[in-house]
Amino acid sequence: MSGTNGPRGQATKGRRDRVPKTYTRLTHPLVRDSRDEPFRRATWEEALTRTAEGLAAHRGAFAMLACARATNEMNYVAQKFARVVMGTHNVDSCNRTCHAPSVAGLSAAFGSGGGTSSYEEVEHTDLIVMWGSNARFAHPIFFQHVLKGIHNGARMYAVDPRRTSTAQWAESWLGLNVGTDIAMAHAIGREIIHAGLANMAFIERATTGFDEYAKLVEPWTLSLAEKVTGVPAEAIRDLAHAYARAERAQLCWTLGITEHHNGTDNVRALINLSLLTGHVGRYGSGLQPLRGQNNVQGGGDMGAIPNRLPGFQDILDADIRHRFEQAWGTTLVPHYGLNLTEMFEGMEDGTIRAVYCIGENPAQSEADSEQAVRRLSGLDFLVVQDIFMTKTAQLADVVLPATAGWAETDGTTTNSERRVQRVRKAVVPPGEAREDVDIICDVASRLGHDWKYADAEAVWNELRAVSPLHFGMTYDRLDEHQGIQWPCPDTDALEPPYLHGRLWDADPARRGRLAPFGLVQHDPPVDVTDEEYPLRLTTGRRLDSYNTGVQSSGFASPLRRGEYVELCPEDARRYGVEVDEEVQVTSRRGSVRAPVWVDPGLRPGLAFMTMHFPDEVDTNKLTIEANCPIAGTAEFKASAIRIDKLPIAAIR
Ligand SMILES: Nc1nc2c(c(=O)[nH]1)N[C@H]1C(S)=C(S)[C@@H](COP(=O)(O)OP(=O)(O)OC[C@H]3O[C@@H](n4cnc5c(=O)[nH]c(N)nc54)[C@H](O)[C@@H]3O)O[C@H]1N2
Ligand SMILES: Nc1nc2c(c(=O)[nH]1)N[C@H]1C(S)=C(S)[C@@H](COP(=O)(O)OP(=O)(O)OC[C@H]3O[C@@H](n4cnc5c(=O)[nH]c(N)nc54)[C@H](O)[C@@H]3O)O[C@H]1N2
Ligand SMILES: [Mo]
Repeated sequence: MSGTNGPRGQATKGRRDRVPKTYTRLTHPLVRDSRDEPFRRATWEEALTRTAEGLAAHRGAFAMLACARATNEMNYVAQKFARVVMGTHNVDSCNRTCHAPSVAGLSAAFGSGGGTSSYEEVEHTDLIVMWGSNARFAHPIFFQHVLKGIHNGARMYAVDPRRTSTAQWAESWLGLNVGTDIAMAHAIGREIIHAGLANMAFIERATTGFDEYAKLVEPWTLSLAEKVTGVPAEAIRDLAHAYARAERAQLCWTLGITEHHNGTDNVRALINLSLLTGHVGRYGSGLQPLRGQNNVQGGGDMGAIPNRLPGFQDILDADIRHRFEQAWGTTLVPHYGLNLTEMFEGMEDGTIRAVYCIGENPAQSEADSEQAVRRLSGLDFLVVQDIFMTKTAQLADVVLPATAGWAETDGTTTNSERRVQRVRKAVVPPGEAREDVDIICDVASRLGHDWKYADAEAVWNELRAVSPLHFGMTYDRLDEHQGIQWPCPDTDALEPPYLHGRLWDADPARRGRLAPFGLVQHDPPVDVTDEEYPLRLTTGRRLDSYNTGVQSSGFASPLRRGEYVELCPEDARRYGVEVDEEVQVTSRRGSVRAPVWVDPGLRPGLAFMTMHFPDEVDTNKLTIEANCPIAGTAEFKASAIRIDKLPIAAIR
């Protein structure tokens, strides 16, 4: 064992060492003439020219992935590159794999995709519902606000198949079966209506479709919901009454809701509960889809998504398109581009032949990763711009070393309460690494587009001029207010910290568009459990590691214990397996070996793995690429697996 990255502690004593792969920073450009050759070091001049040539040869079959960890300025320039230089809206990011359903669901209900509340409101609310969110591990900063809320007297409920570290702080944990959230939400809705707790004044004033909704949820009695979700009727009733009776309530959700084949429907089922009770558009009451990456909110706001121009403006609107055409001196195609999921399908059918991948590692983060690797390997041209030599970069023709958006670059990022904040260059980047924006501009200039930005602020000011959401946020004001939430249309005023206050306006004219109830149906996971694959596998995160591990595997941590397949004590006994014993884990798509961990927070029939150690255990070989048809997000949270003991000879 290296002594730095190895697992520590009593529980892991005596087991075979599994030292996670460590990554070192990219320090100079790399190129190769064919995929069979190793990479060789190249000058920036050669690498940029090859990139430009490779992309120019595939103008009609191009897709771009932008980085949700890099700055707004970088995302703005990246999407402009796709649209202006390559003439396509095929630009997307890992927003697709996490909160695209939240954006789609919130947009359908309220016309805009942002979370409705600010962080501080969770400190001044009466009820906090953490639904499919392990914020204690995945959003520890937000969770500090939650803890302050609890300290101030708020009650907290957790709805999660696992009794997570977050759920341990809750007054009540509703441990539902994976993929039964709509059943649970509908039963809560029905109970609120039947108990006479619906906020009829708000419903009449601000919503549409209530009668249809009431009819839709009518069959979802508490006892039917108990059968489907596995949660006692009394606990569901208790949450329904607590939510409806609370003066103010925050409903927070994350991937337990979105990473399903019907993620957008799940989101709409939760939004319905806020419409039913009026828990939206007021200070302390709202909806918080906690975004995953430091700047995944900003990436989308900057237009690094295939259906929106910067400022979340619809490509299909001719006036909006025209304004951008004027600003950028170009013509824009009048239809949406391909999202990440469709790009990968396009690699299969030949519509996508070249990819410019900036700060994403889809070779390990996509569901059914063997399929993803095969598709990436089949491209005619792949350029990867990253800070580490990722598995995706290893498949590329050209690798460009970037500076990190965090601490090595000036710019801004936008967090999940829609707050834009400045980030600053504080450390010297390694070797010849260059800023993402400068690299993209250099490729653009080789393809005939000379964009001159003196600094990050110049990019930001160009964005402000085309995005009313951001117009009022000068760099000076961002400093003065320590970050500003969008919308901020005026340079001399600030908007309230929450969205959709207009829904409460007494004047119907100012109330604007009403919020429709979402008429969605319960629909269980695609990958069914049966005799051959009897266990439900759900995947997610731990506190000590980050996503595909590229950025978190390179440091020592006494917390990190590598990958495990986690089972409840009963299942471990049933299969006759022990902590640390290596087993074969198999789904309908692939098979991996992993050691066992026993977690009493799981229920019988449920297994858990992370996505953090794909070089040692590639969990995404197991997951299913069943996508939400509206948002394109895969059902990472529900696969069917079996575990097999290894033959004695296979155990070291
Ligand atoms: N430490 C750490 N923090 C991170 C990350 C990281 O890798 N490490 N990644 C960041 C990113 S990109 C994101 S998107 C966020 C994600 O943040 P979270 O969404 O909080 O993280 P997950 O662990 O993926 O999933 C959350 C919970 O969903 C539950 N769940 C699974 N299936 C279901 C279901 O059917 N219904 C319900 N109600 N719940 C279910 C799981 O048990 C899990 O506890 O975290 C961000 N923060
Ligand atoms: N099984 C399973 N799979 C999942 C999920 C799950 O819950 N379960 N969750 C999904 C989710 S929510 C997400 S968000 C995805 C994440 O999927 P990815 O975004 O593909 O994975 P990351 O490991 O976050 O990769 C980020 C990359 O960005 C690079 N990077 C960081 N900063 C910069 C920068 O400033 N510039 C450049 N150029 N590069 C930079 C890092 O080196 C790293 O290679 O995974 C998805 N996959
Ligand atoms: Mo994410």
